Amino acid sequence: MNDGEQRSFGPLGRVLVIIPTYNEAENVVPIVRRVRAAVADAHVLIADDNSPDGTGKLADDLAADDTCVHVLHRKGKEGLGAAYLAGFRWGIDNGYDVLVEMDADGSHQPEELPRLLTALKSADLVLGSRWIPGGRVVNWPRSREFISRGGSTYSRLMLGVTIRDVTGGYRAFRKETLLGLGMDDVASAGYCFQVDLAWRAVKAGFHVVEVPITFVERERGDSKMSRNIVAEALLRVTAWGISSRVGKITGGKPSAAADARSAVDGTDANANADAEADPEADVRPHVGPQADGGADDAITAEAGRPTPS
Ligand SMILES: Nc1nc2c(ncn2[C@@H]2O[C@H](COP(=O)(O)OP(=O)(O)O)[C@@H](O)[C@H]2O)c(=O)[nH]1
Ligand SMILES: [Mg+2]
Repeated sequence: MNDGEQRSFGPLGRVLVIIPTYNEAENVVPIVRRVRAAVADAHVLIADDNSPDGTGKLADDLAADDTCVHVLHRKGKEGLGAAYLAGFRWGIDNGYDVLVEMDADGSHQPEELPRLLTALKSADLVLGSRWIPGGRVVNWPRSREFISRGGSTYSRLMLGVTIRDVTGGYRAFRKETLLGLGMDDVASAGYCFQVDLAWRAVKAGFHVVEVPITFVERERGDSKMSRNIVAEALLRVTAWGISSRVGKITGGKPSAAADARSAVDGTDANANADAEADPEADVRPHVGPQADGGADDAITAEAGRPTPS
């Protein structure tokens, strides 16, 4: 069941904004201050991979001054995906109900977080989106825009999802959504981590909503984007796309994630997974305005046939 309009969603509860950092000494203090100012109730977890530039120490200073700021020190650079998975586990173990992904470099504006959280009141997962009406990027070189748009389009077509911005990293998850995704076998390290989680959410029948954001390119510090990260994403997305098509042809078993979601909330997520395997089944991709008042610019994205780019 992935039709959000027919579901009732529980209250949001406690919010944790997870900010992964690697060499973000110039950015960590301003971003945490902006989050705390934008959403006073939200707590922050900085997941630092032992940054050589001392980001971890600055994070400790922030935590010493503010009991709503926490730091997860990790032993070394293991990629964005691993840092988020550790942050999600920490957040769930410490009683948070909503887990937000946000970059440290100011690309994801904390001032837009209230809109994401409003949309999450009637969704399982909210994706900040650059590529739906109202979304945009500021100060991005054409080469980056090309990689990002191309990556989203390729992933959408390969995986058969309607999400417009499937590589974006400004997201709000309900705890139950993460628990239903099968986090334990997520291996993606770099940016395909984002594609991986979004695809798992759609396959598992969760109600996924895109909300437009303005993505602002970093002004300080260096991007960790590399050729390896792009290559990992390309290879993995291609492999997932092929194996899901082979699964459909051979009538493969519904995904483990779908089973997991059924186990979490008792809904029949496999109804959707079955429909994916049956091209005649009447599960149509739904892309349209979301009925929710506070996020009337949101777009829902469900599993189904790919839309033309
Ligand atoms: N903990 C941790 N954070 C990382 C790692 N790689 C990137 N990040 C953080 O992830 C966020 C996005 O990375 P960024 O370099 O801005 O990527 P870009 O926006 O695609 O250029 C930033 O907050 C980075 O500091 C990593 O290996 N470990
Ligand atoms: Mg960045």
